[in-house]
Amino acid sequence: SRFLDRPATTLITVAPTGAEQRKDEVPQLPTTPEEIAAEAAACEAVGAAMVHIHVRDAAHEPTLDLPRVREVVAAVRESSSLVVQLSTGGSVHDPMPERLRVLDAEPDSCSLTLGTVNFGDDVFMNPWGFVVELFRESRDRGIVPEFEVFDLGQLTTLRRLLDREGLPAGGRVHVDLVMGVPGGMPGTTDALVACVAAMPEQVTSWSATGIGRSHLPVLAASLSAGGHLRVGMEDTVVWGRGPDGPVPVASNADLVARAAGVATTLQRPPMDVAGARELLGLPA
Ligand code: KMH
Ligand code: ZN
Repeated sequence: SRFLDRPATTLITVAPTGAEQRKDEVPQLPTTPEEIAAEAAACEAVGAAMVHIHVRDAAHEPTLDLPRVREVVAAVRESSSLVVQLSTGGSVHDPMPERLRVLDAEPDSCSLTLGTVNFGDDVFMNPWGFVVELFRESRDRGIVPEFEVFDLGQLTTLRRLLDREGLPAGGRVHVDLVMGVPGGMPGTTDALVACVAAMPEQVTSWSATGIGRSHLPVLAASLSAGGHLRVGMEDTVVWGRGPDGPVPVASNADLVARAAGVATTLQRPPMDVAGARELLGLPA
């Protein structure tokens, strides 16, 4: 069974910032280059091996401004040895040409979403032409894509993409299931199992993240089914239920540490950065 040959270790990716949470509502959200770099280092210390980065401007708003993106990449490379993945999703308001241009900041990896999806009241645009262009641009530059899947049919798009274009940079195919977005697939074990069954043969590894309240159920399901993990304040700012109501997440490192603890309990301790680089087909 594809569920029984579970990897011996767990790649933990941290997504510390995202484009949706507001600094004035969540002051502990890392938004400045210094804060993101410090959070990256703290997360590496407790088990993360990759960081999925969204950049904010001086007013803490999402930006794809290239000098700012380069500044954050440099700061994270200085503070940590994490695999650096830049978001090409940006925010729902970002134009596609600017989303492509973040590749100029030379990350190790980039996110690549496989289809358009409703995103709360907004639309996250990823038409086929953009998917192909981003795939080719990343391959030409040796940047390893992480294929983001928000809904089951996007795995069919991945199959079509790989059948037509061949393998991405690095020669591996790593998928991340983003579950529980209002407009995408639900963050349930059923949906996760359906995705695992629908993965194209070329897929070599996959992770999952549950948005909001699906965070913990998806974490448990992914570990159980042989998947890796993404955690972070991009996806969850609520730690859990407390006696007096929801408890806020205090830091990304807390989320990584909890994920690492569960993974270790399930005999799949965190993968180190060298392991992550090998998994993704990045040079040692
Ligand atoms: N902020 C979302 C609209 C990605 O990073 O590639 C898109 C997103 C996916 O977060
Ligand atoms: Zn993102």
